[in-house]
Amino acid sequence: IRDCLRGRLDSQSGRLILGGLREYVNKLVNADRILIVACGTSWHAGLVAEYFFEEFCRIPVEVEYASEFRYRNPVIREGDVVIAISQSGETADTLAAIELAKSKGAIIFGVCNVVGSSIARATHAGAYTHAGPEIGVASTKAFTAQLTVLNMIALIVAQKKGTITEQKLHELLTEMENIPEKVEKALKLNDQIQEIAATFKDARNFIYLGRGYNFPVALEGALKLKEISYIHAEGYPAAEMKHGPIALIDEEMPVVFIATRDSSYEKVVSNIQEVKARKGRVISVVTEGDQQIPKMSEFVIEVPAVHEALMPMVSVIPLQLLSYHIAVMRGCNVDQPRNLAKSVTV
Ligand code: F1P
Repeated sequence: IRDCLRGRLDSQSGRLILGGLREYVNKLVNADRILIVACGTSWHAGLVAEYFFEEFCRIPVEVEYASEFRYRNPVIREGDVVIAISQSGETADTLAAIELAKSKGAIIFGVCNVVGSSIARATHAGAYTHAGPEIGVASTKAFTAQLTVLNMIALIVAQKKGTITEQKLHELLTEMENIPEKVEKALKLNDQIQEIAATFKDARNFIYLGRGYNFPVALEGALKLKEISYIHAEGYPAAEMKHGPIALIDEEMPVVFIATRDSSYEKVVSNIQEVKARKGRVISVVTEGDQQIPKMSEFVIEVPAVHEALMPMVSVIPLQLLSYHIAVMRGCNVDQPRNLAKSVTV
């Protein structure tokens, strides 16, 4: 990562991950706007990237479902750069969105897992995630890999634009280097999460709530549960709860809060109070050592402390495990969920 950031895109790691950017990186640096198009889990990775690019690169970002973008008449101006994200590299909606944006003169970057895939070939430049094949249909490790690559691209752009201080860059890089260890620690939560899954395996609905960088994680947690266990689940920004979903909360509703220590912590505390006042069953993902939220929760999952902008790579792990165990307990085939295809090519 450090090699890449020092502009050594020719180094071994630089070539592997970001070599494809070399000629086009300045298009991103000078972009007036970044449009991200993707579907499903990849779209959630795009939402995290929106927060990250806007915070550190100060470039406006819009994230769109490729399946909507392709069927409308989007405004694309000179100076816009499109980033298409896809695990399989074959998703028909994403491919069509790329072709549409290209026909309007946009420069397209791809973030794909599969080398030589249709999306990789259709883009002007891009970066491979090299996460290996997803064994199951539902995307999991691809999400973490997409975030890693998108963060790396954003940090390179931020450094070139001068929108990040050396100190902040150093802090984020050090955190990035520690992510694998923290993800491994999060994976060790497996047994504890299995017990939580046993309590909620017969639930008919779930709500997932998070704010800031953890909002897309709430969406992803809900999507994973829907995809592999067929339980209805909704993900919302925690502050949106009062604008509707709060009506769903009663003593039977499990509400998963992604409530790690960050700048919106106090606000999340009030959201938890609102759920508790309606007797919702609170399951919280918190930062190790947190004192306040565990006291308010029926179940607590502790993840290692991470800079808030990088937390999604860690906070998503317990949610993936929760979906996995609930699905297994319900007798669902987690690798081949009904109605889902590995790559949605129609
Ligand atoms: C997008 C996606 C996945 C989802 C499922 C269906 O695929 O929606 O996120 O888990 O497999 O396809 P991709 O464009 O990232 O390959």
